[in-house]
Amino acid sequence: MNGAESLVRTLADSGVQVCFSNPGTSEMHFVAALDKVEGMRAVLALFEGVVTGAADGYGRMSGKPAATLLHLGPGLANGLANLHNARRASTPIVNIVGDHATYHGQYDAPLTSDIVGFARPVSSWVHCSQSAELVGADAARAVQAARGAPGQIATLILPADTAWNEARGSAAPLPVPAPSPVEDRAVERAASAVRGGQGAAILVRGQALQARGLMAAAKVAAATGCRVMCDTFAPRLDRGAGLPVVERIPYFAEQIVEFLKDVDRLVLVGAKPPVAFFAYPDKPSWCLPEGCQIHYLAHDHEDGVGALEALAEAVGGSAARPVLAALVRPPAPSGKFNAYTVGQAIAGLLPEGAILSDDGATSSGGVMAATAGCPPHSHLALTGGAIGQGLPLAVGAAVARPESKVVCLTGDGSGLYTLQALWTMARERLDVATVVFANRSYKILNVELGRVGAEGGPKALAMLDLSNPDMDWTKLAEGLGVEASRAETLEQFTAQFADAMQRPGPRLIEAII
Ligand SMILES: Cc1ncc(C[n+]2csc(CCOP(=O)(O)OP(=O)(O)O)c2C)c(N)n1
Repeated sequence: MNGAESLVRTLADSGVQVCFSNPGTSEMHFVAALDKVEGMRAVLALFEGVVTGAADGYGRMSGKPAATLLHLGPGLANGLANLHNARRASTPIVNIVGDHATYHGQYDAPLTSDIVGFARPVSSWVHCSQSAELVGADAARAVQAARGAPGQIATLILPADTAWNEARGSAAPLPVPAPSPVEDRAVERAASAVRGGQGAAILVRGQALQARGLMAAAKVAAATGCRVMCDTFAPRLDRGAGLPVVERIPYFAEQIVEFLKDVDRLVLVGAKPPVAFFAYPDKPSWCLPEGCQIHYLAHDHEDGVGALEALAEAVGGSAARPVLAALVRPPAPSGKFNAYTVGQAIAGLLPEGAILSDDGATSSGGVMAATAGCPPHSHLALTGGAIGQGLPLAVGAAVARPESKVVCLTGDGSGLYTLQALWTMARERLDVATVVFANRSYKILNVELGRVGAEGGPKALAMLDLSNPDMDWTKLAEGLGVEASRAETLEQFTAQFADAMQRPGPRLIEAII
């Protein structure tokens, strides 16, 4: 067994079952090992931003790390934006980067670069294997690091000779540390903050935004009258009929300030205090009202679900009946064809268990509003603001959850960063329906231009315009192997989306809004 086989064997034994990869010469032994070791699904992506975004989507939906396989510093660098998003999502990922053989580095061959330097800002753990004999143990440690709460990016750099030299065998999986339980004191402090309801809010993030945590938070709300909120860009929010309703913090600073104006006690569960996404002249960055008390019930490495259940008990809410969202689908929309009516059409048809991968910028608000009462589903948001996440995330979510319909919402600008994801959807026959909101514009930036106080002349406005030429997403998708259609009216969109919901497999609808 060589080092690469020892690595793949150890990963598979440690529960890493999928590798999203874009390999090069230095990773050929890893690629060869995929045929020698059973238990690792290998998924090829044609750009590293798709590799890393897919690993993020997989981790968010499965709770387990996928591996990546990237080609030296440049391959890693191409994947950095979506690793940044994944770090912001606290997604577990074993990020494997091939390198030159240990003795080759001294010659400064063309692909030589500071891989550790590229990896450090997005990784919680970085290690470069020193010999084939150590690769297995290094891989086991990488998985352990990735699975450390709340979920980390562990980058393992694999020099080519550590892959091809003889190894001693694979390494046994290491124990996965559970999230730390919160102290009673933290629960008591949070309990006294939420008692009395009025003015109190709980801001929840992480695993606690899935059914069990949401139920506990809703019981606290039912017992005390406090509000329950989540960030605008929560990594994963399970929502819909039968689940507790969570108030989503709005996007713009002044909206957040208005939204939080009555909050004087904020309890944080795996979340940070809400701040504005950007600074604007004359607008606040810090959005909590002056004097608002902040109580950390659970930090992100702690057990937020357990903490909320303890809080529910402390406030006498264990037996309380939480308020749950009713099953309400909007009526079939009519009138103008825009992001809101498209959202209503989607909400009329979204199946139970669906996953919304949302990179829809100005267009996804309508979908979010309309789908609140749909059958239960998961929403995956753009956690780090680096657009080009939605399509890759959909790939990973579909690999993690083959039984679910994934609906990818993307702007025509955002989608173009990583449209190679469509080819992977076609090759892997993933059940993803992509809706491209084709407004032929970086619309959000047209809004931001005025908000930051800049004046746009024709050159500036041309930088925010995606027409001239108009892109054709149906041709792009078909060229990458994905069935596609264009909708220019609400009736066309509804019929095409209904068809996409009925038939499995990748599909793209270009909505000309
Ligand atoms: C990696 C990265 N590059 C650039 C930006 C800046 N940016 C933010 S939104 C946006 C345009 C989004 O356009 P589109 O997806 O078409 O959505 P729309 O604004 O039209 O709703 C850009 C370029 C970013 N956030 N991330």
